[in-house]
Amino acid sequence: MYDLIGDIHGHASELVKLLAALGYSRHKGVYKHPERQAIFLGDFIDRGPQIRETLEIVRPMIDAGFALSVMGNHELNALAYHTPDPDKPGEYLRKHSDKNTKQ
Ligand SMILES: [Mn+2]
Repeated sequence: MYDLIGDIHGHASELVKLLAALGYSRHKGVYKHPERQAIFLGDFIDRGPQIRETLEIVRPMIDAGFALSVMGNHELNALAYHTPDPDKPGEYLRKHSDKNTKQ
């Protein structure tokens, strides 16, 4: 059985509360459930107050096999923002506009 969790958007404190409510507990810094696995549906970043903390909760769960994840459009945008455009030297796959840079 799986718990599907999407659109955390940097809200690590709420994620911790949700995991606890679903029966996950923290062992050696990693949240795990005795019977179930979490599937994160992407959009970990952008907007929220605790983006790094969110990733520090989610990534160890995945690495330890207690969770799976798919990428959200916000992660895709972040990767494209940091990936040079092979066809346009000096540019990136996602434009470095003021809006994108702020995000
Ligand atoms: Mn979203």
